[in-house]
Amino acid sequence: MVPAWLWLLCLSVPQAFPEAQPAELYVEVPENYGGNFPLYLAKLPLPREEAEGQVVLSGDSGRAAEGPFAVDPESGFLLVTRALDREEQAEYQLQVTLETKDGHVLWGPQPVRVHVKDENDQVPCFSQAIYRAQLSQGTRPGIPFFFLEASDGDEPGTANSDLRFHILSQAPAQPSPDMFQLEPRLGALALSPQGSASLDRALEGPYQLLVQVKDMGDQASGHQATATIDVSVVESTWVPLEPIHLAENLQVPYPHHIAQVHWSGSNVHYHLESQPTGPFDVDAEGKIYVTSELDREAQAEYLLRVWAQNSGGEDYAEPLELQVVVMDENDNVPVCPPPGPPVSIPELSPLGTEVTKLSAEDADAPGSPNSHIAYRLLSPEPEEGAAGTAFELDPTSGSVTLGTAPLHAGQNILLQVLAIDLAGAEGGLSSTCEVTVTVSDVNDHAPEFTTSQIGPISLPEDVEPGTRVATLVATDADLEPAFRLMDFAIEGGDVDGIFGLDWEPDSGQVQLRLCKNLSYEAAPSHEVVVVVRNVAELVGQGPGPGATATVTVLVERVLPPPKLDQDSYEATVPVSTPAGSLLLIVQPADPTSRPLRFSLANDSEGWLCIDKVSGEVHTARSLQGAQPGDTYTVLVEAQDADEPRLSTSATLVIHFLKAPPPPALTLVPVSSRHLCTPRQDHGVIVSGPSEDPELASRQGPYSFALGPNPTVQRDWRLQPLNGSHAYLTLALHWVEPHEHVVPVVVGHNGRMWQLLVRVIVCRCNVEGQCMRKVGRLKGMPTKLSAVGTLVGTLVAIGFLLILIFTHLTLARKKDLDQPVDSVPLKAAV
Ligand SMILES: *[C@@H]1O[C@H](CO)[C@@H](O)[C@H](O)[C@H]1NC(C)=O
Ligand SMILES: *[C@@H]1O[C@H](CO)[C@@H](O)[C@H](O)[C@H]1NC(C)=O
Ligand SMILES: CC(=O)N[C@H]1CO[C@H](CO)[C@@H](O)[C@@H]1O
Repeated sequence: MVPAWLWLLCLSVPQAFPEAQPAELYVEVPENYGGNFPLYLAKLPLPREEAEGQVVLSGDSGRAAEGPFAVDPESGFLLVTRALDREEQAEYQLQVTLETKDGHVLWGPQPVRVHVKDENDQVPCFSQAIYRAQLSQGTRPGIPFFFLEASDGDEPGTANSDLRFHILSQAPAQPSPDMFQLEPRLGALALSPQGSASLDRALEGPYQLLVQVKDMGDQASGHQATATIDVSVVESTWVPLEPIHLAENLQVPYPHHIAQVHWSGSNVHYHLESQPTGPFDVDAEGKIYVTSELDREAQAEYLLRVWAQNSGGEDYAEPLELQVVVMDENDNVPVCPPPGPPVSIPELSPLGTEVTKLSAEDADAPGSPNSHIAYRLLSPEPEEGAAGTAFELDPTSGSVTLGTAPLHAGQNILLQVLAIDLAGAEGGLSSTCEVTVTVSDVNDHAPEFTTSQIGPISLPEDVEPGTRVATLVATDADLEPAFRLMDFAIEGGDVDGIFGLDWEPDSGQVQLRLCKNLSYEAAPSHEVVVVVRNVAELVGQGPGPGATATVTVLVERVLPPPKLDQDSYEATVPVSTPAGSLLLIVQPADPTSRPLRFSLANDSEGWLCIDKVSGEVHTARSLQGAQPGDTYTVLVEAQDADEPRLSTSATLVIHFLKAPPPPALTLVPVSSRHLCTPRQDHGVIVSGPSEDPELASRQGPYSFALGPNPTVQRDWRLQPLNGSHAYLTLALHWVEPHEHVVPVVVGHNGRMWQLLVRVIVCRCNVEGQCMRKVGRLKGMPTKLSAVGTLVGTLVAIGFLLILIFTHLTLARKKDLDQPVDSVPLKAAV
């Protein structure tokens, strides 16, 4: 930027120097000129052709007062009329113009500067005739403690005003004549090294110094002046200071005066520095102030250094040191440690286990009560009625340990601990520190079954392997999933490996399954003991009784239903079939199967009967009412003898036929037997098997029944002896002695025939035997004539036959003890 003065200069130049104006004329005039006057100074460059004009001299800016100057109109010289004093006016600014009488400017203005050249006509002068200075002991040599002042009226910057100071004399000149030194140009008075050394030894003085000031610089000539300096030497008050103790946070008006330093010499300025930088200051009188509150926690100590300096900033002596100690106030709250992650403590940890150790920080002075922290547990508070506390806190160390009250897995506990300084005393500052404690799970719970007894469960013998028998549920009170994993095993009751277990690893359910076929015969029941254990190792007590469960399984017997050898049975019988005739035998299909019990379900006519063990079906009575060609159906039921619920049935269809013609009695066996009457223990054996090879070859039992004749039925009794023989005895006590022909109906495999058994009844002798052979047969008993036509006919035929057989017997003279013959009947079933 162009400075403002330069602008002014540029603008003023054209005005000061109008066009075609000559340059300024510079003229020097010696000061105090001692020659004749007027003194011609310089010839003005006036134009010759304008001679009729009048030269006008004026002062600055056209002022008329030209002072001691004039222009000689003849010669055109500028002249001065008297001696000039530079100290009065050092320069004159003049203007010269050539004007007509009426004031018209013909030439000019010509500026002329007249400089008065200095002459050393001024004497230097001290500001005072007598100076007084105070010098402190301990001032270092060469450090000015006093400055002389002198002035010279001559032109500054020239030798005429170039002043030099000198000590002319020192009184007393003891202990050294050169106690002081004076810097010639500046007039700075200082102790000389000798002076300093002497003053350190003893307090001297006062001294009077005569000093001179002279111009013309270092030249020998020049004007001079003198003055006196009275220097009094005083004892040093620059003494070390005691440390200062200052309370922090001090509530006083600031700046607050805390100490005082004093440099006893004159011309002193104090300078203070603080290490580290602090709010301290020193004033011109050496009073040290603290300018604001201090904070011990920011800075506990300061080292202040105060210098005593002269006006040139030079140190008179070594600085004084002042230690400022900031005294602590309990202004800091204990600070809790930063919240960390929750502290994890395994459950069942023993009493005294350290949970955490709180260490709150207090910024107040270490080692003082202000930073002495005591701890107090605020929460959790001991529960009402609890045996002990869950946590215990050491008030001094801040260590939190486990107490007697048990912790439970999964608990999240917020510990609140009060940290108080002043060792917990009244008035201490406090903070509440918080620590979260999580109780981690420990595998201290064994899994247990929800039910220890399951069943009894009935399973049929034939359930397929793989069938689920039961589902057992176990629970584990632990929280950690890994501690809830269970392992199941069959511990007992399954030596044959019939059962197996299936489970999902992370479910508490186990399926008891069948692995093999059940067998009622092998084991009608099972008591399977299942045990559950943790996969992870168990801590603490072992598993309790709930770790086992017993599953009772009852095996249901499965029996095949009975099966008969035929799906349905049929028999064809003549309507004349007598009671007791064997019709057929109902039999199991497998002869080795378990025994059956037979019955007839709906024999509404009561014609039939069945042997419940053997299955033989007989006519129960005569088939009265049955019409030939009819059929009669009954249901035969067969039950398992041991398991009555197992049964089967089959129909039995009876086809009725016309009554067959009476059996041919001609086929009477030839043999006859003897029995005596009254009745003895004897009887006659009747043999079923016939001599007819067709009949004899048949298998199975024979059935025997007396013929339908009522007299026969009254007089005789026929008892089965074994499968093929029967025993015929007298039914009445007395039977008329003669030869009886007893019709016996033999049934075999659905076929029937009739035997005529001849029995000769005689009187018993004393030995119970026949008295003698029966003689002649007598006539037919008259009683028989009363019987029905059919019976009568049969008896008549029988009588004829008896006669024939008797005749034959007698003719052959055969032995009476011969076995009875059997004659098959043509009326086969
Ligand atoms: C189990 O029983 C089934 C039918 O009841 C049978 O087929 C199978 O062979 C039996 N298995 C064994 C191993 O006995
Ligand atoms: C007995 O029961 C069978 C089968 O139900 C039937 O066919 C028959 O007619 C019944 N017999 C009588 C005499 O009711
Ligand atoms: C099969 C059987 O034991 N038959 C006998 C039945 O009784 C008669 C008479 O005692 C014997 O002769 C049979 O042998």
